[in-house]
Amino acid sequence: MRRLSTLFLFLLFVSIAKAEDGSQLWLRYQLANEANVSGIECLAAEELKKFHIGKEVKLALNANLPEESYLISDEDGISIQAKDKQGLLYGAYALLRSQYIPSAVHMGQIEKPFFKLRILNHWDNLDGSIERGYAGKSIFWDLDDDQPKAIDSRLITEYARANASIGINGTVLNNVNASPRILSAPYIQKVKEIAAILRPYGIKVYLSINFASSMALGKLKTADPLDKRVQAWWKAKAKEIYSQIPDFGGFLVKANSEGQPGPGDYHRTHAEGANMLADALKPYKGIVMWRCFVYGANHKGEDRVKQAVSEFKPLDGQFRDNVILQTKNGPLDFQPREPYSPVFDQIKQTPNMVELQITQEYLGQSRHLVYLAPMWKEFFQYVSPYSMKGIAGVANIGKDRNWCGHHFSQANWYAYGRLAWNPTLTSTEIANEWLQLTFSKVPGFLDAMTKIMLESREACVDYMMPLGLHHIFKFDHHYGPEPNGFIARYPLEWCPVYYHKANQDSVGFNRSSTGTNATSQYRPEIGKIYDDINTCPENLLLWFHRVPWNYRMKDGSTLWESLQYHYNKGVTWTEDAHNIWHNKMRHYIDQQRWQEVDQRMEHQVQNAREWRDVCLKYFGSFAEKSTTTK
Ligand code: GCW
Repeated sequence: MRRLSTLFLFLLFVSIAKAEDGSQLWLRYQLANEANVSGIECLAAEELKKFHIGKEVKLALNANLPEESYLISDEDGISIQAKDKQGLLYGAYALLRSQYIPSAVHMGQIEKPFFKLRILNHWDNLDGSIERGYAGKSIFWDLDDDQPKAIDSRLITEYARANASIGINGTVLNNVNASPRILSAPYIQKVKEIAAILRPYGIKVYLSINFASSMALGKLKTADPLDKRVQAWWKAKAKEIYSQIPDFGGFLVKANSEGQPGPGDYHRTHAEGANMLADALKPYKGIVMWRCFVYGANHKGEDRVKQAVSEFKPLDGQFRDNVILQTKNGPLDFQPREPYSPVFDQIKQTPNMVELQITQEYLGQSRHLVYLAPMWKEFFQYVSPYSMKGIAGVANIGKDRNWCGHHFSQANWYAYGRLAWNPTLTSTEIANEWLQLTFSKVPGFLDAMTKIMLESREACVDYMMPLGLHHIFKFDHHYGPEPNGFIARYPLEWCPVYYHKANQDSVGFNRSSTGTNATSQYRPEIGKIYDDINTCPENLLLWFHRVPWNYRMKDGSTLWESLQYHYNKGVTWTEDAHNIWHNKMRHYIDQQRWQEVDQRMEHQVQNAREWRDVCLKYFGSFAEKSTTTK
């Protein structure tokens, strides 16, 4: 008996201690012994043969089902039906998930993706670096050279599989700050090879383009969208692309934004620019995703958060039907908390899609455990997913062994895919699924870590920029705090002091009707709430209002006391979360991942303290002197 239990403990230890490096993501299925799968020969069948344990599975096509959907039933064995092979594949992954999480399959119900376009945006440069990437080099590109390096097909296949397992069906392979070279023949050849790997997984490729490509590549003297030679150049380029990649998805465009060329260089509108590209892609059913992230060009001097509406609202209705406007969830730039972008209220005739940022540019990068689903769900509370054609997520994927740098950052990739499939899933459901698939089902682990994940985004807001503070990040790399950052030679809109304007009396940006009136860009029922300091949610107070240091918050504390409370609360949270991980989670999971997460959480604690100390010192230097706090 004694020997047996020792053996049991030994085996348990060995299984827990088995090193895992995170490379398998949420797909850590044990190999099955040639599972019994019949029907259509396809990738779904291959996956099931490898990993499905249990009853026979039959795969069948059913023309009556909607595209990309699947129907799983369990009557004399399990069957998966779908209109197409892509649907069968999605069904297969759901079935595999259900081996761990029985509720992952609803027998007898048709499951269909919510958004038609579920796209990842890679900000990968052709030299292999990744803008705002924190997990190593690009999995697609290497040296920016006339002749691109051979692609790593094994890695790209794994990438395709991971994406298909959560329903992602499109990917933009290069940075929106795009090199014209991506459209040169050797690169198109590479894109073709990548597309061939992704195709069986139901993933289309798209490219970011540089608006001035006709000059850089085509040797024309102009990129004016109304110039016939420019139009002809793009038409020929589209033809060339589609002759190589018949199911190519289309273009993503950043134009006249942060130094990128665009139609504005020729006094043409964004609509004229987008339509020129749309016309070139139209014969092949390609689309243009045109970004609304513009500021500092036509509306210089205007409150930056207002500029997208000022620019695009007058153009609403002027775009071709294969153009979609792609807008970041918030009106500024992927801050840990922003109100939603009013573009979604104002653009009514042109299709919209939202751009979320999976890579944690302003949320601790791959050093902090911050689970982003609650932030995205917050956005959907204000902007209905029904009003959108698609969803894009700026990827956090690189060549790091665990893909995302931080093991917990994988959860954000996963959550993005799951929400793109079904935005009504809750943050808790997704966290729970992901934890079970990626780490452990044991309740002691699952409950503690679900709680930590759910609280993590609010904690990050607390230790970085509570109560509506924003953009107080260190210049350029956006990692640490720099509330005093004001470097006059940079555009005003990049300087933290522009966004909080702290002085001895007060702090905050007056965007109400007595200030820049940004509140007027919202639909009236929401604008009214934001406009009035008494009804504005306190978590956005300093975003919309300029507030005296002795202002009484709803709980009776002064603004300055409240700010201190939030910064401290955020730091305490990181300390508690780290203690839990360090002292209690170790025995539930493998040593390698435990240790790697542990180190990062320790770092998160230090960085949170730095945020608190720097910010409270800086804001305190005004508040403590303020006559209004006395
Ligand atoms: O705020 C900025 C980021 C840039 C990014 C830009 C954008 C790709 O700091 O790195 O450039 O947003 O979204 O275009």
